[in-house]
Amino acid sequence: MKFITPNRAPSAPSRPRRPTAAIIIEYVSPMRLFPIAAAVAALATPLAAYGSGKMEVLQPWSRPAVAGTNGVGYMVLANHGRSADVLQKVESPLAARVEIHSMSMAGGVMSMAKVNGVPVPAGGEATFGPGAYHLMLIGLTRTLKDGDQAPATLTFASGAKIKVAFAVSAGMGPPAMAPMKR
Ligand SMILES: [Cu+2]
Repeated sequence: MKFITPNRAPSAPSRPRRPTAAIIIEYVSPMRLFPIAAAVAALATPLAAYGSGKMEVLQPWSRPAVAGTNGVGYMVLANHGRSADVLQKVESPLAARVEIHSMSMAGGVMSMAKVNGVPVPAGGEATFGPGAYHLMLIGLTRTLKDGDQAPATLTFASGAKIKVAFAVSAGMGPPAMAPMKR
């Protein structure tokens, strides 16, 4: 895995609160070295939101990655409930295991670390994205191509389980950036 120069954060009309000044680190997948033949990617993937009662998972997306390497998972967790919750576990049938990572910059060096959970405050959000919290799909059992869907199950401290599908996008953000109903 290799990280390259910071890019501008993707504009997100539906999410004006996202800090656009944040440094975005682009994950470079070996897939990019090959032409992506599957033009099925041209089929637009609708924006996705998944929920289970009070917790909502917005725009889960991933990047192309080759089988045997690690994939990523990005999303926003929105807690509409009155009590805080914590994302504690993620599983995917497409990965040997899924880890929750944080990323930080120290002395000009980006580093990531496994965390045991990500808190989502009552009425608040937790953002997973390039340069921030992210999921690592360790040991992909198959190649993820632009346009694919990578299923996963999120488990929270409250016991809530939410099934999501990460939309694989070769772009700098979720597959579509149209305004979304909240
Ligand atoms: Cu990581």
